[in-house]
Amino acid sequence: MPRTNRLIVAHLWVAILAFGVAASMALMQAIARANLEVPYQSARMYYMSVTAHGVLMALVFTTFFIMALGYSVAQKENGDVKWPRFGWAMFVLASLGALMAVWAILTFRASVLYTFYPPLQAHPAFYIGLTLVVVASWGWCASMIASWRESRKRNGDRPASLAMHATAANAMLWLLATIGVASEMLFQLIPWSLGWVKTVDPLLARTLFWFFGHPLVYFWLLPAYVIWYALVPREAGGKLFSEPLARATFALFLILSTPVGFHHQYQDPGISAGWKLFHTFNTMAISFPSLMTAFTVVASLEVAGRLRGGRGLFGWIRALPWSNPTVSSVLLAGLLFMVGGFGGSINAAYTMNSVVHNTAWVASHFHLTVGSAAALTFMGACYYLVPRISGRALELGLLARVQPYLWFLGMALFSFTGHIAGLMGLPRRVFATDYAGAAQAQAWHGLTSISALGGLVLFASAGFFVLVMVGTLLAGKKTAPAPIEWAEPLEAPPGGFRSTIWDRLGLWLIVAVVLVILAYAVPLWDILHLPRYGSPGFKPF
Ligand code: HAS
Ligand code: CU
Repeated sequence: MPRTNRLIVAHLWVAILAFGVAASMALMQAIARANLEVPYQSARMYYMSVTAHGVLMALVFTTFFIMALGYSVAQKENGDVKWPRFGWAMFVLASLGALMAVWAILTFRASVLYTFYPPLQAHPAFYIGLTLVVVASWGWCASMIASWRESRKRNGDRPASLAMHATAANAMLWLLATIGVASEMLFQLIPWSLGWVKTVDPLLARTLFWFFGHPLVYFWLLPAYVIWYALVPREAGGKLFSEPLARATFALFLILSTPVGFHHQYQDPGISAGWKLFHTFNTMAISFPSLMTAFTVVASLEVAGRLRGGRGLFGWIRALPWSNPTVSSVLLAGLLFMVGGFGGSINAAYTMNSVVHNTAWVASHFHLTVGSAAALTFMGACYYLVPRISGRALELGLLARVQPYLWFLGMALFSFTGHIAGLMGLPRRVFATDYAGAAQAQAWHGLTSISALGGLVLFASAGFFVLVMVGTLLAGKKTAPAPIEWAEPLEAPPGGFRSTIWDRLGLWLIVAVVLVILAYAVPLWDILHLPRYGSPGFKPF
């Protein structure tokens, strides 16, 4: 196996193992929600397992998969990744960091949930470990941007491939976003958890966290969009409907992803309504590239369906290759994301946010977005990538074909009921077998039982995915590693595309920085000048 392929496979191993452990944690939570009597039910166990699930799924599985995909894109683009040895060093650093954080969580030293809001306090190993993952990811970003520049230099005025363009945009977005969490870790959480300072300012911490936390969701989404735009049209037997629209989409995400964080802090004091409104407008704007994606990707799928002989208004949908797990993952992820994205627009409106904030609605929203649009796409992409990169034929193909459908069914049961229960007031992140005697507990119970059933189906789906991956990587028949094949555009200008304004990511990064300064400079200044009391740390579980 070529050296770079080993690097990619190493990242995939960590991603798959993290996913497997996180899925078993979710099973425990599902059973707890169904109110079944199991011996390990306790608040301490519940908060540990929710933290492990969130951190391993949302931060470890995603980041390692995204790095693997990025290296695959760069390798395809330029024949090899930039600086493979450096890539290995970053991999070791990120794995070490992840291990430190997971150790702290599994030993009950970091039950602070994946958002690690102070004044909940974790062991320093948790914060330092996650910081190491972020630092390592900066190395990956440098490698991606260098690969993108190399491709542009080689091609003269031709742009880099769409996948490379998108990956570089995502790396720039991530560099900008992580300034927030790195400052929170270095100036607040790490010194505080080490006991060097006694108190912490939760509002400042939350603000820095969400400076990072919202673009984080696009850091998850953009790699899924790479698969949707650059891979699936071809896998489905068609072409990409519009390449320029696709390039514009990724540039728009780079511009608009960060200055929106206050839509997670509508209910926080200390930030004035005017600044929240500014972030609301930006949030509405950032939905636009996803609406463009819905248009372009569905149009590309229609092209595929018609080329496969589909007729009539909807006949092309049936003609799509629903038994190809890479394609069906994306189709089903897209269907779930239609609901999740619609819910996101509800979250983004201040008044409606005050109905759903901190309820089960929010957890349901993000299981349709990061848990479906991103995670299900990543699984579908693994069925395509792993055999090509590892040089081993896919094992247990039947399980791979069933797995996306189980995920879809499980997520639908879990999330649709969760949205309704949220509207009925069911809080998120609350452990209580009878919800402390809340009057609505009886009404919630029916819904949470269906939701728990969804959790069981999801667990089966996750198990299938892990079995297929481990089976393939360890026991798949040896074949030669094969190249990835990107989709052709439906209409390519003769002589190929020329770079346009949307390819100038450096320019869009500057625009993004200006927007971030506009959106954050004054409110951060205000927060820093509020009277500060600070809070000591709490470790209730
Ligand atoms: Fe969100 C909370 C607003 C998108 C993730 N979000 C969260 C949290 C997470 C998360 C993790 O404004 C919880 C954080 C926490 O723990 O507290 N979100 C939005 C908006 C969007 C959005 C406006 N979110 C995402 C994505 C995520 C994600 C993407 C992860 C990947 N979200 C919010 C707000 C909150 C929030 C508030 C705070 C709530 C609170 O009070 O705490 C938009 O970007 C959504 C735009 C998307 C669309 C959908 C387009 C549809 C497409 C599908 C095409 C179909 C296909 C299939 C391809 C408008 C692209 C075709 C199939 C065939 C068969 C033909
Ligand atoms: Cu957000």
